Amino acid sequence: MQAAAIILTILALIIALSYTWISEVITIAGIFRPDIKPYDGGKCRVIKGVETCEDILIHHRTGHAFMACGNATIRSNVFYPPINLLTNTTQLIRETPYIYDINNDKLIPLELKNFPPEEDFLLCGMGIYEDEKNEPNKLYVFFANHKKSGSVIEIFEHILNTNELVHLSTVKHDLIITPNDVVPVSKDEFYVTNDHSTEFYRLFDDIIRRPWGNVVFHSSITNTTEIVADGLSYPNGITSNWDNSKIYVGTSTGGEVMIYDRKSNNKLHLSDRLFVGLSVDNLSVDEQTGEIYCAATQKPLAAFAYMIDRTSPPQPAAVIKISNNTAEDKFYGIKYSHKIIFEDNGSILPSVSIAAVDRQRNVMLLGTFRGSGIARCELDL
Ligand SMILES: *[C@@H]1O[C@H](CO)[C@@H](O)[C@H](O)[C@H]1NC(C)=O
Ligand SMILES: CC(=O)N[C@H]1CO[C@H](CO)[C@@H](O)[C@@H]1O
Repeated sequence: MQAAAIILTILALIIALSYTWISEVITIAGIFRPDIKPYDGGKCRVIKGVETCEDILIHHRTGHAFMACGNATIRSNVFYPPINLLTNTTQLIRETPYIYDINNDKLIPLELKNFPPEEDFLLCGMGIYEDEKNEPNKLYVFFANHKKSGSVIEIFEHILNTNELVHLSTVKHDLIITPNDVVPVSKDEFYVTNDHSTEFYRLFDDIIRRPWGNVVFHSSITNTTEIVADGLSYPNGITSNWDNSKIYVGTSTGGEVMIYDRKSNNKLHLSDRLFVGLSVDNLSVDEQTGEIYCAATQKPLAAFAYMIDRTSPPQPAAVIKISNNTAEDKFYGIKYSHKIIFEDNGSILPSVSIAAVDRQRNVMLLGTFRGSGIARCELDL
């Protein structure tokens, strides 16, 4: 075992030794970044009653935020593939997604209907599809489900203003290995990020920052599943713009946001990559302005520490806003600009993993992958 570890380390060093790689690592890892202060702007409050809501998607018409929440104890002690916690537990794991009703400041647990009682339901990323014209009362809700028997994508139907999720189907495929986040583009088609190539080399992948993650497209109409973007360093959040013509992917160890154009055959064409210099987590798009909000971590080494020691201190957070560049350098082809709009050392929420915004209601919701509660902030912080 020790010999293997030594060989892996040497290999990692050999692969690692290139100048840009090292300077990027130093930037993303935040080694020289000063300590982050606690946020004290007074425009955030914590809403208790939920745990580990890693992903949040706001349905703007109703003001309902759909949240993939879970159980902090299970995720830190029992079983959770996204942080490499793989055990032989036989415990049935059932987590509960929630709606946070922004207008009424209320949490509503969602009940699963028609879902096999013997199956695990362990959440990570989620996505929502809506066909408002033809099915005005219905949403399709997609979840990455990390079952003990292997990870899958679950598709549910939700009738607006009910508290139910009715299970429609499970998509299991050899190419869907370590699904992190999912973005549906119709009720039968989605893109999913595989954050790593296999479960077992996860930590190794992260440390040497190898680009072994990918994006997979699945269609239940044509029954195809294929890799449409490859060579990504820990692709994490994935989302799309309003008409699903663009797909955005954040990379945690790459420190980048990749911007793809979606082709008519569903393949992705990389049109831009924006190095934001922070470890990017989940993404969300402001539906009115098209701006992209990224939850990012200032000290990703703290995330690695957490993979090894679940009692390590929380990661300080940042929210980055990416806008169309309006400054002078846009004439040199720099299409996007980015800035940090929120920073906190973990005093509000530990380890923020998602920032979802609702401009109509001037609200930004923050979720965390460890710890309890969500934060509700004013958007004009
Ligand atoms: C954030 O910083 C404040 C003030 O420096 C400190 O009291 C607090 O413990 C820090 N919180 C975390 C989670 O590190
Ligand atoms: C939806 C999504 O991308 N979830 C990720 C959010 O960030 C946490 C922390 O890095 C990941 O573990 C989740 O998988």
